[in-house]
Amino acid sequence: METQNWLLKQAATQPEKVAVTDGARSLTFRQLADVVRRIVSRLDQLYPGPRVGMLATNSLTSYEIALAILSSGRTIVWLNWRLADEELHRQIADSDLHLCLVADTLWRPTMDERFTNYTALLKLPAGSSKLTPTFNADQVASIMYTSGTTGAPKGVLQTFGNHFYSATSSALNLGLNSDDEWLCVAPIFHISGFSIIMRGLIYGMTVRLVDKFRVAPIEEILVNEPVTIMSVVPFMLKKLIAHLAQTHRSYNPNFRCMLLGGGTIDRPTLLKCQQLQIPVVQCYGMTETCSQIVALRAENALTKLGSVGQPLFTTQLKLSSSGEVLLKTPALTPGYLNLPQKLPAKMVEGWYRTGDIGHLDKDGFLYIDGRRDDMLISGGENIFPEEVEQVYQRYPGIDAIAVVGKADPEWGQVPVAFVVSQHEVDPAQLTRFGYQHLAHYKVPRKYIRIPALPTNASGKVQRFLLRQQLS
Ligand code: S0N
Ligand code: MG
Ligand code: MG
Repeated sequence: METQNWLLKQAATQPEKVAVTDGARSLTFRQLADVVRRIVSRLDQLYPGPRVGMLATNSLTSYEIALAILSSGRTIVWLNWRLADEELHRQIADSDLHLCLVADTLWRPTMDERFTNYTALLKLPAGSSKLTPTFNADQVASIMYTSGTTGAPKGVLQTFGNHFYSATSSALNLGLNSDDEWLCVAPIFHISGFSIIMRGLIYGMTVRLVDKFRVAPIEEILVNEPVTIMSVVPFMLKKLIAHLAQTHRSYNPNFRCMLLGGGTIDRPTLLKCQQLQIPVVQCYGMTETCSQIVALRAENALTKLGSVGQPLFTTQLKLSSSGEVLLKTPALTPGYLNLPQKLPAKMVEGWYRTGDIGHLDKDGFLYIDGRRDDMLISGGENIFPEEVEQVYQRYPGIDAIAVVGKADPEWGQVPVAFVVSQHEVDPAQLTRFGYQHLAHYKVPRKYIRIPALPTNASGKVQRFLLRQQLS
């Protein structure tokens, strides 16, 4: 499949439609195409290579630069700015980045010559470059890293074809209105956020960017602006409804969908949303599937409370004998960067093994019950205990460590560490050490010293026994 460059297509067919706004500044598709042509000419002066990294917040400038990278035929490597330097450097090395564009607010003078901040890019003299006329289905548009049990970075390749199938499948489920406007506060370095940008280009829809998750200003937007859809993780939804319950306001009458993904949600929260008349659409997806591949229709929200829904139009789904969710979808990544064996190892007879354990009810609605591995999710961020443990094994005086997820009313789950050491452990020191080497959300909230880790006959740590100690 080859299509016209989506930005050029929208600029040609609905030039005066607002493509993006941050509330203060808006750009039509025609204006956006012009801005992007200028940014591409600057990018070309800085670096001729095929891949550019972004360390970005959800600002309008980030949006413009991201589109310039895509429209110059390059691939965006999205970097999570919450990562510690050494985590970032592993990803940058893995993707062989020579240029990484950094939001000014995230820029630090200690960054090496591979990093360029937006101001430095945008002060280069601008010409007007020709944009790549087409996007090909097989071409890699974006790369997003996920951690894993080993802590080695795994760059998930996302093609234009993946994004296209993802966006069209979402529209076939949620419907598409000409006045749709999608609020994007989910980080654009995650597929939850970047998929909104791609839907905007494919649908010709206005994207309402929000740079930082702050409850009161977002409520203000949902009440006063013509936003119709917002993507949230459970953390965000809970904060939003707690605030709304206090202010007794209503979101604007056209608001039609709170798309909820990135972790499990509790029943009381969903019931509260019903009382407040917030139309929640639960969904299920991952970086590897370019966002949601299963979703609940709003009309089933009441009868199927707790379900993540039915497979979207282009998703095929079944469960393995052990209850693992298996998928086929054209939105599935073609693989991991530099790891040609990794995706094949996750496939069984053409089906992708998600690692999630679930069940289907008699009507074919999917419920997620847990994980095959020990991954936990904190505020929408995946955490692999083994990765955290590996870092702490380097800490002098720690003989053994096991990290497990503890239920948390705010974050969903938080990591907690069980530590074996001959000496007293100082939680403040351990936290400081963690902050140096890991994204802060991965750092254990608590350290519990125990004489030995419980293991089974083959020496594997029995994490369920540790989890039991926490409840
Ligand atoms: C929840 C968020 C917004 C919280 O961040 P906030 O409030 O901005 O924090 P800060 O002010 O920066 O920091 C305050 C302290 O909190 C710590 N902290 C920040 N985040 C976390 C966290 N996640 N867990 C634990 N602690 C956290 C900070 O470290 C700081 O403490 P100190 O000072 O000690 O450092 C933020 O975490 C956030 O944006 N989360 C969302 C991430 C996300 O979008 N995840 C989804 C990933 N999944 C997918 O993309 C696939 C599913 C999908 O596509 C999807 C998902 C949702 C909706 C729709 C879809 C779809 O399919 O379209
Ligand atoms: Mg905050
Ligand atoms: Mg740090």
